[in-house]
Amino acid sequence: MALLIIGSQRSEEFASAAREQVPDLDIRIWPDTGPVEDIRYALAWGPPVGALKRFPGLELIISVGAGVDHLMKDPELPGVPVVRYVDPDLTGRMVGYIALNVLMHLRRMSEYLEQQRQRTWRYLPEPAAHEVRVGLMGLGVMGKAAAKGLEALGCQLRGWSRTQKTIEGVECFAGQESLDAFLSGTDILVCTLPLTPDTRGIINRDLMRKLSRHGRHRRMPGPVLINAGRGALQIEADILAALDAGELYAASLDVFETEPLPASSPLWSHPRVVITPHNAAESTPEAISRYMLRQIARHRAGLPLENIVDPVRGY
Ligand code: NDP
Ligand code: OXD
Repeated sequence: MALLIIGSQRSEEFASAAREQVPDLDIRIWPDTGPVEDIRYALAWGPPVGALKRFPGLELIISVGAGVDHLMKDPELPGVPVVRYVDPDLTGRMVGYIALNVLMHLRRMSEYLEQQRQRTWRYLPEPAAHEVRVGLMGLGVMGKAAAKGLEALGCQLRGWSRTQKTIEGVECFAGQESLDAFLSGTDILVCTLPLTPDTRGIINRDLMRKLSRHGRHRRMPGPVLINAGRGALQIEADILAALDAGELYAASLDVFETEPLPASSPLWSHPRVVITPHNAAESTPEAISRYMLRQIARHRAGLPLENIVDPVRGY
């Protein structure tokens, strides 16, 4: 059996991390596949559309990321199980990103950094964490872990998902019909939704206008958006318009409609936009290859795979 590593710019790193764990593993790196019928497993990140259907013996696809939109967009994706990457290494990094950015805006750090540049010593009103209502869009692996981290900070928590959840300390909303109620009590919106046909473009002007306008009573200067899900969930022109209209106070964006974010994007220079290069959670080759080898071993032993993607739901 051979393992194909395909699509990722980090293919060589994944291969050497996997070889350290299983020295005699037959690893091929796209496009040097060797005989296509040898390939049983694929570790993939954004493979070229149609590429995976060339391997008639493929048994399992493992996504390098937690998100699988990079695979689901392939109309000819082979009908073998797809396992996505779920690991404490990745989840812990996401929790750190979300806590950092919630605190960043709650403590008005972008304004303080600007004041520092101007050598200005001035207090700004800041809410206490317990006064702020954080709304988690997506209550999956990432959303639930973020809830735990934010609970420790003392924030009020609410969450929205496709199916109803019961999570201690989190007011849970589900489905399209409860989206407005969820948004109307949210001061800081944190998005960890997957990109699917249902969620594409969900972060638009209409949605941002529905965020709570009552944050001012809690010393919030206005609603905040944090998007660590996928860039195509957001309409960037709408985010800029909402910021300029005062409908949003600030935004932290880790993902973008086009990545890398083009140098011409006005988001780069907006004083209250915090930009990171899609690294809210970026796992190590060692952690990813450990996970991948575990899934392959489970598959070979006939054990159930973990974190299987539902191709109908698309995540
Ligand atoms: P999960 O599949 O565990 O969770 C997804 C959540 O989104 C679930 O709660 C699900 O609802 C909800 N959801 C999906 N579709 C809808 C919908 N139409 N309406 C309402 N809720 C919906 O995924 P993870 O938490 O592991 O990861 C989430 C995403 O985070 C990934 O898909 C990826 O895009 C992104 N990500 C980004 C990273 C970065 O570095 N920026 C790193 C890692 C992940 P339900 O529970 O009912 O199924
Ligand atoms: C992921 C990502 O989906 O890094 O894991 O974006």
